Amino acid sequence: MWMRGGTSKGGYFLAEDLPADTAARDRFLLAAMGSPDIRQIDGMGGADPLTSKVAVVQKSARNGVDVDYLFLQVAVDQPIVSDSQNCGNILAGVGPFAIERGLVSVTGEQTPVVIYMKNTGQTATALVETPDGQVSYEGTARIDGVPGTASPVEIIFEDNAGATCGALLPSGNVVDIIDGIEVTLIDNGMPGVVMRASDMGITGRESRDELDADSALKARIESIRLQAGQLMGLGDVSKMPIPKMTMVSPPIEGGCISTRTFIPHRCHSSIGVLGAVSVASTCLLEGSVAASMAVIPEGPQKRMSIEHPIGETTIIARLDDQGEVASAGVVRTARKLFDGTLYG
Ligand code: NQM
Repeated sequence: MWMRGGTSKGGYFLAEDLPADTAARDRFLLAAMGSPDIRQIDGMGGADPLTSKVAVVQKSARNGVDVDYLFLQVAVDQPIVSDSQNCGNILAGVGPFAIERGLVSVTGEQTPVVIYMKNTGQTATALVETPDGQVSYEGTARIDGVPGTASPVEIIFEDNAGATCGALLPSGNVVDIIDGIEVTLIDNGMPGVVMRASDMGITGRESRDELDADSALKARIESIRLQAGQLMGLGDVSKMPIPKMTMVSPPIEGGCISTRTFIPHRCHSSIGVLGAVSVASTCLLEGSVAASMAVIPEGPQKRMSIEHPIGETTIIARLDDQGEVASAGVVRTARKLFDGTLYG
């Protein structure tokens, strides 16, 4: 099934429909997407990392969990299929897909789907609108980066800290210095390197296209990323889509912070869901590179608007007694686009 999940798009597969052998699976997915090729002309991919994504879903054997979800990033211009990152946007389609395929039964007007995210070993709960006993895609929720409105899929993440790197602050420091730039290395569901836009010589108001055309900036970002990968315990990240690289500046539209994110070699048209959770967590960390410029709402439940090139993503962060993010909620939408046979 082809679906839009949040601001991403990709193929959703039942695990049993894909080759069990990883190399054979990856060969199939590369051919299905049309990679490697910057236009992905011979496949379904949309010539953008955000539209070259795969969800592999199966009924879960875990207690209290409905389905297991493995996210795979199919590179556009390289023959690489990576399971090293999770994706909170594609996650938005997993609940509807699981119900459509009969892996989860509808329980009422709204059906909670508990999803084990195999990439990070964490669970998330997605609330899917199911009036009349089936998934409803039409509704009034709007997210920046997607035209029109659709049914909301609310997703709640718990205990994301150190999902990939083992610790919220994988280097053990709130601030590290790489190539003379102060950075905060963080993992609250998505490993990220947060830097001040001004330190990187940009205003933080540039468009995605402007930043994508700045090869000198990209080279500096990549140098920092490769060193950050080592400090975060990820090893050689030259062929990995993590860590994500976010440059922050004071909010422009009345939000919490403004961001420009590389994922990692192209600028994101907006920001990833878990990427936004990690940035929101950085804003809440005393002494981080984002803390002094972030505008933080009062109270233990904080609606944090993370501004990005085409709008904002609101993360609802609930803090525990230590002031750390205990859970994070986000509203996404999803849409079924096509259901059929795909030729690899
Ligand atoms: O951070 C893009 C996206 C993502 C990932 C990326 C995502 C997340 O927008 O949870 O959603 O960072 O590669 O789909």
